[in-house]
Amino acid sequence: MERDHVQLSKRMSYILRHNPSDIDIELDDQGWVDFDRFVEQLRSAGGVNVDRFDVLDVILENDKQRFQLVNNRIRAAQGHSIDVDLGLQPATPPQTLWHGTVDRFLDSILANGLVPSGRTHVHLSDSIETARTVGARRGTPIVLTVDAEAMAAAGHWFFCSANGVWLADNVPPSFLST
Ligand code: HQG
Repeated sequence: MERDHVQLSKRMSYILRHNPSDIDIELDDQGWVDFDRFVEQLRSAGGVNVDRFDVLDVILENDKQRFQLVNNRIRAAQGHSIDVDLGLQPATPPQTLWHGTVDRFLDSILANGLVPSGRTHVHLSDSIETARTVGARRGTPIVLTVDAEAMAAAGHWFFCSANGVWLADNVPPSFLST
């Protein structure tokens, strides 16, 4: 993605996951907003020089497919802190999932489990490489292994977002290993 589009993607993520009022829009209960209104408000309230083709490029070329465009409405596929119902069905996870973090969180995570600090869910990855990239956003990455199979067997629910991120309400310490 072009550098300008990376910036635009970050701004779109912020608005659609955390703060739609920043450009004076409202999301519906499932997190959607009309695409044309989104672009218009992004242009006027956001003070950025973008048109609908820039926004479309971000949606289509996004490395993580962070956005969905359906019936001329846009939403973030996951990562919300605001309360939206993505309508995801519980799904059977792979045997193992991974979570990327950093050393300074480790003691707390091993004591309390993974908890969603700010977001609606804990985010888990289906590959070590992806988890490493997630952790590397904050420093030298540490990748934790999640025994997803045992967790599911114990009655915990998993959801898989439209862009392949695995979501859980939390992960108790007993299902985590370093
Ligand atoms: C940590 C990006 C202390 C957790 C990424 C993480 C991902 C605890 C941080 C997506 C804890 C939360 C989400 C505990 C968890 N004590 N720390 N008990 N439990 N933590 O950003 O998973 O590029 O909300 O390890 O690629 O880092 O934005 O979650 O470090 O998919 O699309 O608390 O965000 O996607 O941080 O990242 P976050 P995350 P995008």
